[in-house]
Amino acid sequence: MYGNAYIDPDAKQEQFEDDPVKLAEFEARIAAGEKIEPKDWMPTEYRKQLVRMIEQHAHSEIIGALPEGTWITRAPGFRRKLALMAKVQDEIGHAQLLYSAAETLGKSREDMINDLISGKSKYSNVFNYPAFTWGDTAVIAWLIDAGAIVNQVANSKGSYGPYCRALERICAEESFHLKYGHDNVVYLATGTKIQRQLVQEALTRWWGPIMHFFGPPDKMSVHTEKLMRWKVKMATNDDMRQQFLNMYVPKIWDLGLVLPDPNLRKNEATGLWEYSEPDWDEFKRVINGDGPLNKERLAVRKMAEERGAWVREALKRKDAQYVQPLA
Ligand code: FAQ
Repeated sequence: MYGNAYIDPDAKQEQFEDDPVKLAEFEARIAAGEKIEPKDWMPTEYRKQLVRMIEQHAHSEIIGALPEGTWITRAPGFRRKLALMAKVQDEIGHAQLLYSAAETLGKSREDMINDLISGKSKYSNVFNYPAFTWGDTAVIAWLIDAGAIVNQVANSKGSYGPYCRALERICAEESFHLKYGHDNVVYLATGTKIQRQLVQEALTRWWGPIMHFFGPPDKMSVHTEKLMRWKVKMATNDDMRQQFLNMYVPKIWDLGLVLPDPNLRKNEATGLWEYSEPDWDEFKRVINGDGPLNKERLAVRKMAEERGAWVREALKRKDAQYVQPLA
């Protein structure tokens, strides 16, 4: 066991599920901009959606540490190694914060980890791709973190207190990651011909997954409408993608880097970016378990889980001595 005992959210809330008065009160609180806290009444569907989303987010942080984590031993130089180690530690810390926020809704950490390892729960598409070179880690730290910030700054203004508070703290740390990633990309893009090529190739590899990162186009999105009504999600997938393009494409072009989409341009009349649709079939395959590294990523998590079992066992022992007196 990891922490809170599992409470079946359906069993606990069912009696109120169709209570129109409670629902109206709840929706009025949301409309007034109030935060919903764990002990407050909430519709079963709100609870379920939050668990789904926060849990997926927590899994993304923990799996997201893997592509960059494999580069700690190979980082070029001591300064980069220290920064990368700190970043990877931060991502794991984010997972801890998010698992705790999801636990307040009644699902135990053990169940969440089991659902991750069994492939039942999703996590972000991007972390199923390999980081072949140091250039890949630079692109991840700059642009994936940038995408995560666009999403999380918006959602930190949402309605569920524990998730919003976790997101505020996470965003503060992610903004350091973004600076580290930007510095890394600038260094490579203004370096030797080989360094420039390294980061350009990485950018070309990651562009499709980054476009996928914000989720399917609004017309294909399943959950957006409901989540926005309840202020769990504060912007649509397409709005977040547009915001990201608007903030980062000019910066990428300023560095003389090329994006692998000949149709990418800002339509000055509408203020919106036009682009070629990324391959949404590939996105579906990746998020449903059939991406380049899905099996490897889950195998590593499973191994970590099995190897850490003795620590959890030891912590459960009532007679455990946590503090060794100094001799
Ligand atoms: N990857 O109806 P929608 C990070 C699924 S943290 C995988 O539009 P929704 C930090 C979706 O779950 C990154 N699956 O869904 C870091 C649903 O499937 P389901 C994670 C995706 O919820 C940086 C189906 O498609 N951030 O990067 C993705 O309204 C660097 C239909 O989609 C969060 O999780 C995807 N990209 O909108 C760490 C933020 N997109 O569950 C290390 C919180 C969609 O019905 C290094 N989450 N799907 O089976 C959200 O804001 C939302 O859940 C969205 C998706 C926007 C991701």
